[in-house]
Order: sequence, then C-alpha cells, then structure tokens
Amino acid sequence: MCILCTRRCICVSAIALLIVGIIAIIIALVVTVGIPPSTSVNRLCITTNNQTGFLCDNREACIPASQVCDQRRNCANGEDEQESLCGDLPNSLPGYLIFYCSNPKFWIYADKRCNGMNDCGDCSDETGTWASCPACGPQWWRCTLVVFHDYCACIPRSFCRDGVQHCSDWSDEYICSR
Ligand SMILES: [Ca+2]
Ligand SMILES: [Ca+2]
Repeated sequence: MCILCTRRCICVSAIALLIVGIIAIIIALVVTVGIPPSTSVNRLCITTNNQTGFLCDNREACIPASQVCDQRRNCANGEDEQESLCGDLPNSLPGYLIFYCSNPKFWIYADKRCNGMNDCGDCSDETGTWASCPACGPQWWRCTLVVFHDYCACIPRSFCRDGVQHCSDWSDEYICSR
C-alpha cells in the first residue's frame, strides 16, 4: 500500500513519530521534574526538640505547631500564616496540630502537650488520659502537687528542698534531690 501512496505513508509515519516523541518528552519530564505535589500535602513533622511540627514548603524547615497562625511568618514563604490554615481556628487547622483539653471548649497546640507545663489550666494536657504523657524526665520530680499552677505531675528539680512545699507528701522537701 505504501508503494502506491508514498506521500500519505510518509505523512502518517511523521505524525506517529511526532506522537511518540511527545509521549517520550512527557515521560522524561515526569521522571526528571517529578509528579506535581497534591494540594493537600501532609506537613506533619517532628522538630529537633522532638515536638509536633509543621513542615514548610522547602520540605526542610520543621517549625513547632504553636508557630502556626501566631501572626509571625516563620516559614520562608509565610505558608504557616495562610488564610486556609488560619481563617477559622481551630477548625481550619489539621488535627495533628491541635490537642483538645478535657473541657472541649479549650484547645492547645500539639507541641504544648506533655511539655511539663499546665497549658490547659486543668492539667489535662499533662496528666489526662488522652494526653498519655511519658514519665517525668531526669530533670523533673514526680509527685501529686499541692496545687496545680504552672506544673502538673512533675516539678523541676530546682524546686526540691527550696523550703516551699510543692508535693502533697512533702517528698520534694525530704526525698528529692537536685
Ligand atoms: Ca507563624
Ligand atoms: Ca502542657
């Protein structure tokens, strides 16, 4: 057939070659540039202090959760302050950035859970079942506190033997050492 219609055959062959070429270019682009990221990127990361964080666009900077929507641009492009994240707090934030206190009217940023401080006000971020915090670190003394203020189940060892009762069993004054 091609002998009879050489021009047409050349034309068809050229179009086929062109299509193959375009497909090859697209494959090469996908391989070298990569598939474009989806719009709902998972930005969960862990900071150098082992806290829950938010991954910036450069995929390198991991800022603490509490720096998202704090009205300061902590990521280079300011993506931690974008309207889609901060427009309707806390509902507009992804779940991994927030922790709800025992009183569900109150919420805190996830990096404030298990940080030793009473951020919820009722210590549910430190001693609550949902918080499930690990035991006090070596710099802390564990006891039942006389009153909840800044601390919950653990006090800094600098409070040991300081002449002020912090633990209901007085262990901070008689057992604990700095
Ligand atoms: Ca910020
Ligand atoms: Ca806390």
